[in-house]
Amino acid sequence: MKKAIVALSAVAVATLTWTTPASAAPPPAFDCPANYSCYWTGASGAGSQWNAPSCGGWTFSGTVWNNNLGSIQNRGNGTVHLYDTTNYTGYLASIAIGGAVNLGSLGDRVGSIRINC
Ligand SMILES: [Ca+2]
Repeated sequence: MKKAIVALSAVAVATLTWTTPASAAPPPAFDCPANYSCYWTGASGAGSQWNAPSCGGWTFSGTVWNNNLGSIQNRGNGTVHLYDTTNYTGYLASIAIGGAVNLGSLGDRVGSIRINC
């Protein structure tokens, strides 16, 4: 009788081991509200987030995002253009409406953006 109880316990432990990965925290994901373009210091929507409040030019001068962008999601109403300087010169790349990108080393250069709506 005692042997049977030990065997049941072993089964219960094995079941717990299988279910643990499903309850782990999900990885970071792009989570930008509709009608905004969003900018993160980390990859895939992780880290400090800034949501551009409207179209036009925005400089990252003096902020944590200057030369420190990890990812962008464009759910706004215009194409986002990235610039090397904090004054809209040194064009780097563009992100179309609907795009979500990890910038990699390019993000270490971005100092300003222009959203053309
Ligand atoms: Ca730069």
